[in-house]
Amino acid sequence: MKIDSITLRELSMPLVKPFVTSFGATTDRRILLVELKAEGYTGWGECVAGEHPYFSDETVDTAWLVIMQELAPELAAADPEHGGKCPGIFRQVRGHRMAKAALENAVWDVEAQMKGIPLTELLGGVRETIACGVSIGIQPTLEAQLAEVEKELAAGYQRIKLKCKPGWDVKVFEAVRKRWPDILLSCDANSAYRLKDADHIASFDQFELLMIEQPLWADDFYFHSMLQKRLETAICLDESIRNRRDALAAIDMESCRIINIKNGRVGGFSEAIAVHNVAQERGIPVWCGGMLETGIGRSHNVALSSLPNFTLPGDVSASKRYWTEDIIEPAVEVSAEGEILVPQTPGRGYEVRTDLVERLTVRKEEIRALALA
Ligand code: OSB
Ligand code: MG
Repeated sequence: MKIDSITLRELSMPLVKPFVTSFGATTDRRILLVELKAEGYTGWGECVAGEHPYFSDETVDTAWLVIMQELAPELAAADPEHGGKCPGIFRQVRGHRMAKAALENAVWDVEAQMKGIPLTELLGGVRETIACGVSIGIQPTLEAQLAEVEKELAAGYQRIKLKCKPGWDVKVFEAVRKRWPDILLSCDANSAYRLKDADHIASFDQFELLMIEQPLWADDFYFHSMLQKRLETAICLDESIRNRRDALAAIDMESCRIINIKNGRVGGFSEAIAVHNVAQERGIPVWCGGMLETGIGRSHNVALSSLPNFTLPGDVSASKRYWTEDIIEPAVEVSAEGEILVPQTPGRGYEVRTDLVERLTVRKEEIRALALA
């Protein structure tokens, strides 16, 4: 495809309510969007880097710099035939996977439109609906935590994930399990524990959690493997899995029995599919994680979740849980059965509300392919 322009924008968007994890609270999101024009079509990508380098070492500002100085000029000069060419185009740049994903996913978006097929089909998806769970942040009180669980179950969500940390774990699981003995329940520590906590983490077994997500260091497989031997509950890795090789290593070392795939964390759709495939070959289920995305990232997550090995409910939930007004139309909605319909129209299947995007934009920079020639 012949690329005409790549526009990078930062939007300022307040969350409906603060989202609290073991690394702190997020109240306002700085959203980084890529708008890629090629062949008369417009593709969009969302960079899921955070405001601070807490979840990963990338931030909104590092991604902006690397996209403008390195990645976008390379991409605009390469005129890729399809999204799968992007990792090769970006190969000289080490890391910065969230920055790469924002561009690569915009290319897949344009490609699906050019071919007149839904993004799900281009990615190899097979599902017409996806199963949805929710990630519930740490609440100020136990009562508030229970009220959140109650609200999300009433909305139809099929799996509840509780953010946890030392001091906010057993008492919460106990209270939730007492009221809801049979729901699919999991937890996510975002690396808040250490190996010395192994006995304490093993005590979570009594709550029959579906999984314990990323209990230990964000860059570790070895100690997770030691911990997994001491648990009945499955470990799920999120932060640790950066690519297909990591997935392979983690599976072979038995560091986890489930993998969370986030296309930003692994560098875009190509690598997300590669992680999906290697897990599928080895009988390891995957699910799609979330990064408090707007509708653009969310629509890409919906399409990704339609691949065959996404057999567990993901963290892909309704727009309204995070935004008073989402930047896509229609907003992502979840049925009373806890499902999202995978769009079957060409491209991402949701329109971008460009007027709203423009109003929320606080910073904008464009590169034109001609200027680079
Ligand atoms: O670890 O899965 C995580 C949000 C920001 C950073 C990391 C994580 C999360 C979530 C939220 O759990 C998932 C969502 O977008 O709903
Ligand atoms: Mg996680």
